[in-house]
Amino acid sequence: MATRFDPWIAAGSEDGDGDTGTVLDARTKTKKPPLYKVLILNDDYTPMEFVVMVLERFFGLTHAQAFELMLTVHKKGVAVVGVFSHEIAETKVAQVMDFARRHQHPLQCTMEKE
Ligand code: TYC
Repeated sequence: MATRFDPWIAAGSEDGDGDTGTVLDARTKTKKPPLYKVLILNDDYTPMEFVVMVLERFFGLTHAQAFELMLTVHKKGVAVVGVFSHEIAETKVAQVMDFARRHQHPLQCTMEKE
């Protein structure tokens, strides 16, 4: 049961209610692209301000949002910092890992299928 307009459902994908939309749509073979969570991991050495800067710079968070999310990672060990297509997620991970490496911080960033 779709509660809002979703072009993927409209184009004929199965949304859990057992049908695939209109007869015409049922012939189209569209698939939802898989999404990937990008995660940041805690460590004992990366400065908090550096993590905040990473979250602002690469994930478009405000300073307040970045600070709060950094604290979540610091306390819980890991947090999802965004959900993206495979290509965008890979780019984000590479950007963060490269930025951390260039600053000689052990910050780790990974991705996993949602
Ligand atoms: N735990 C780090 C410290 O106390 C801060 C930190 C937060 C590091 C989040 C990594 O993903 C991280 N300096």
